[in-house]
Amino acid sequence: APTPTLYQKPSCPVDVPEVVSRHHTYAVGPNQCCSAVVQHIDAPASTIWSVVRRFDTPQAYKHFVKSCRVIIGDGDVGTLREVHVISGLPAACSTERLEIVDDENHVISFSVVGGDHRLANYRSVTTLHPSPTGTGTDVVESYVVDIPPGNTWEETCVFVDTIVRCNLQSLAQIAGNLSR
Ligand code: A9S
Repeated sequence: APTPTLYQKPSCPVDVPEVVSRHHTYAVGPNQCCSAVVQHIDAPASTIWSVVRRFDTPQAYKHFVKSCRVIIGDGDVGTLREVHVISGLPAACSTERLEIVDDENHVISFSVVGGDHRLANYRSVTTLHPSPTGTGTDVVESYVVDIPPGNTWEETCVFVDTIVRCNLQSLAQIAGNLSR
C-alpha cells in the first residue's frame, strides 16, 4: 500500500513571529470564517495603545459606533459594553465582552455576546507590534465569526474586513494626530 502522504500544514507565506501568531490563532468551525487585517501606523505603540485599550470608548476611533455604554465592569476582563451603531448598517446594537486586555504585550480582545445584528459569535484580537522596519507600529487585528445564513464565506469576510480596515485606518489617523 502506498505510504500515506502526511497532511502538510500549509506553509504561511509570511514568516509571522510566534508572538503575533500566538494570539491570532482560532479554532474555526465549519460555518465560520476568519481573517486578519494589518495596518502600519506611524506612531509609537504606547500612543496607539492608549486609544485601543479603552474598551469603554470605542467611538474614539470606530466611526460605525454612535454611542457606547458600559453595562457592568471596570474596564478589566469581563467588562460588558453596549454599542449602538450608526444607521445604514444591517445592525442596531451589539453587546460585547472584554476577553483580554494585556497592557504589557499590547493585546486586546472582545467577543460579541448579543445585540441586533448578523455577526453571531464574532470575536476579534488586536495586537500592536513595533514595526521591525524602523519607526511606527504594526497593528494586527484578526477575527472569527459565524457566516450568517444566506451569506457565503467570501461575502462575510469582505464585509467584516471592510469594517475592520475602516476602524484601523481611523485609528491610524487619530494616533498620528496624537503623536505629532
Ligand atoms: O467593531 C469592531 O471592532 C468590528 C466589527 C466587525 C463590528 C461590527 C458591528 O458593530 C457593525 C459595525 C455594526 C456591523 C456589528 C457587531 C455588526 C455589524 O453588522
